[in-house]
Amino acid sequence: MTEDTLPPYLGPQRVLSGIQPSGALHLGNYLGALKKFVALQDQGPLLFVADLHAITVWQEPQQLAAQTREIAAAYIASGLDPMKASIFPQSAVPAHAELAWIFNCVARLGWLDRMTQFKEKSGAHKERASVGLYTYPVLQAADILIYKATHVPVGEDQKQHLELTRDVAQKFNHDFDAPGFFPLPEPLIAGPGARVMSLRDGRAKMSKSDPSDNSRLNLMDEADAIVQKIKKAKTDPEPLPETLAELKGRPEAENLVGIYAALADQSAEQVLAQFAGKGFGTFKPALAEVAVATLAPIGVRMRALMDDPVEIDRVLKQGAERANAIAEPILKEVKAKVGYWSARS
Ligand code: AQP
Repeated sequence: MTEDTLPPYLGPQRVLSGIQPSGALHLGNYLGALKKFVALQDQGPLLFVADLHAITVWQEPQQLAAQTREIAAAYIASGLDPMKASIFPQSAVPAHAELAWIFNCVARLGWLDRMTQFKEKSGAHKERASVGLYTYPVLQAADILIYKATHVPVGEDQKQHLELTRDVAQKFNHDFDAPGFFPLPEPLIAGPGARVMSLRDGRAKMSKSDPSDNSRLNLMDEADAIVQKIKKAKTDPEPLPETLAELKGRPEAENLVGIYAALADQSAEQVLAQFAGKGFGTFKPALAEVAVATLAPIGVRMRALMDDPVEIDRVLKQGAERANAIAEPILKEVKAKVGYWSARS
């Protein structure tokens, strides 16, 4: 299954995903998420800006609204049409948080204890992490299930959270005697851009929070910066091999080949067929060319969009209206199943 050929499914399909307004977007966010959203836009995806998730780590209140507009600009600059995709801030749809509370009472501590992202993000001092960071995957389950979404395009790092969403859906359906009420959503992860690694360390994920800006290509980087970062990217002295198997144990080389493949819409095998026997002195300029060709126009469009915050706000408001219209009746049904007095008809 690839992201643009959805599997046969008997119920109504609904595609949903989100990105946190927690810093500058990078190539990993583009290849792992944004590019997939564009491929799926004829499905009318619900795409939120995850501002509730963002505050699980400190965000400057004066900057959060601007960061939210920046993610909306990235959605549109990547090729999403707001007439097809509903783009909205998560906090503008209160049902996400309300369902998350109910799911906090469905999910089990043991499930959350297994989440590797919490362990990575909380670091050595987990007792100082916010409670929100710990229950983040429960909110993510609510984000998806409040729309009964069936397909969730995400990067590889979100796989475990999607499994937890399926567990929450299954337990809710069982506990409240509601078979099939929530669908078990499918992650759409396949493809060479599913796990883009740091340009400085082929074993670490490319990430917004990496202190080294040279570790990532930002969507807003100018062409010169993209070329320089690729030139400085860590590599090894060997030429590129003929087969994928020979790339094993060479994480930086494997990453750069994967990035080229994802940007050029080729398989890694096709990239190796073209560059086998060539060194990085030849490969890096070719990679820089495809990276600039994709990213530089997105950066230009983002800057232009961010000069028009009124238009971005219009898109976000319209998206929130559509999202609320879907979420509110589902939340009402959930409350009735739980037995709340407030849901009596
Ligand atoms: N390196 C990556 N490769 C492929 N996909 C990636 N994604 C993130 N990094 C990579 C995908 O981008 C989407 C949005 O991610 P997010 O902003 O909601 O959260 P994140 O995964 O925490 O992103 P970062 O950049 O790694 O942020 P920090 O540094 O704050 O942790 C998701 O679909 C994600 O899979």
